[in-house]
Amino acid sequence: MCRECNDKENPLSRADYVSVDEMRNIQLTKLKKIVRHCYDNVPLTRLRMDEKGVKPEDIKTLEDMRFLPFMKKTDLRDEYPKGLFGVPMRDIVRFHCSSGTTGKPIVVGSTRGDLDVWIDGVVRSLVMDGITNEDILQVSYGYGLFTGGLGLHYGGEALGCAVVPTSGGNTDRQIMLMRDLGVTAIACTPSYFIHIMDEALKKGVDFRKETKLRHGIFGAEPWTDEIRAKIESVTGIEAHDIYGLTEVSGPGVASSCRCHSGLHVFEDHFYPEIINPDTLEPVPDGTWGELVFTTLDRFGTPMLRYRTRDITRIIPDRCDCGRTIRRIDRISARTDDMLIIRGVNVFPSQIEAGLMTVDKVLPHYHIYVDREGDLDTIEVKVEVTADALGDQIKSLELLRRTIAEAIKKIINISIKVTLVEPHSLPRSEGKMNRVTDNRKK
Ligand code: DLL
Repeated sequence: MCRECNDKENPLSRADYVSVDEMRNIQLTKLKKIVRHCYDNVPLTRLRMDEKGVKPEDIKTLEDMRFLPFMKKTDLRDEYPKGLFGVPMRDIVRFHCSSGTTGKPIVVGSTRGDLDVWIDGVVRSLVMDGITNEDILQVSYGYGLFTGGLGLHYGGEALGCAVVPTSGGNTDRQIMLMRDLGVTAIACTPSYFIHIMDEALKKGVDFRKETKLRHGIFGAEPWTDEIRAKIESVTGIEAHDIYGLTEVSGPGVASSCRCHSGLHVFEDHFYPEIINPDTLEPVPDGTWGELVFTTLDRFGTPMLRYRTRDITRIIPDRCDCGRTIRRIDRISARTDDMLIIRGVNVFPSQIEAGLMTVDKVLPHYHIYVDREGDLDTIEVKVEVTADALGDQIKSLELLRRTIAEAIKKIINISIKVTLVEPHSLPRSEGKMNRVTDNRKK
């Protein structure tokens, strides 16, 4: 067992190490209570359970969960803004929203207890990452209706860190404060960190010598192990993966530990299932499918079997860190990110993985999908180092072909690759959109 990441003695992590039997007992007790709460207080859930002929008292084991109806993002939209709330307004102490691609946002209301559950997940994530009350944590996720900023803020404070609430944007000031305050950990999207990293390098800042940064808490968007390796090699920090979603609370639903092998789910709060998105049947551990969560102890906007659209699997074996809570694999894609190109399913993360295997390629790219006649076309514009662009035309052509082949090896179709100058593609201070699908226009 890795001594560095074993926090068994830390009381904040106690629930991460309970026996599997104890965990299942905790979950079942909470499940029965939340199902009863939803049935009694959320009209849509009651209606759906009645339609399926299932009553709260029918839930006798965790396996009985499969009789419960699913919930989806469209339910939150249809019931906008407060139709799925499970408590009276006087018990709600915070709203958060998540914007969708279309129309109205979804609204989630939290009680005081719900916020405690959420922050418990964030604190346990930070502990897993090796963060302590000695750390100075710069929170560069956006503050506001998005859960990233306030989630990491309150989690960091609860752990006793000194929090620097920079929010996103004003990158020069982010770099200045990071240096001057001796920031040791930063929380932001991986794409924003890469932007900060680039800007700092442009100013000649050497992360290893001129900052005290040791940890990055990155999430809110898909990113690959290849990007993680790039960040770590350039800056010398340890890059951690934190996962979550507004509907279920926010960041801190699951987190990587220092073994960096998947993400542990705080399953005493958020019960995970993996289903086949076509048949809606649960799949065995180890099989990839859609992640579904039941919030076991959130009462403001309780979610039973919420379909996240995120694709992952439950990792069947126990983690080397000694934690007993289950792990999911890195979330590499969402079902709605899937591009169908000439009948082949392609995920942006697969293209990223191919790009990052090639030397002189920078972690900035954009994917354009189009249709010419009846044929789908796909083009990747990718930034490459300035010295690569200074090379002879022959070498550039070779680089272009190497990239196209690296991607083809993964997705099995040919794509057009265009090499562009450093800093020529748009940057993001929050979540990055890497795809323009002109077929949808
Ligand atoms: O992104 C919450 C969050 C904030 C997570 C900060 C981590 C850090 P939403 O805006 O509701 O909430 O978006 C949730 O983002 O369903 C995933 O598709 C994606 N996502 C979140 N974390 C990760 C991650 C926040 N670590 C949606 N890896 C989720 C991949 C992620 N995708």
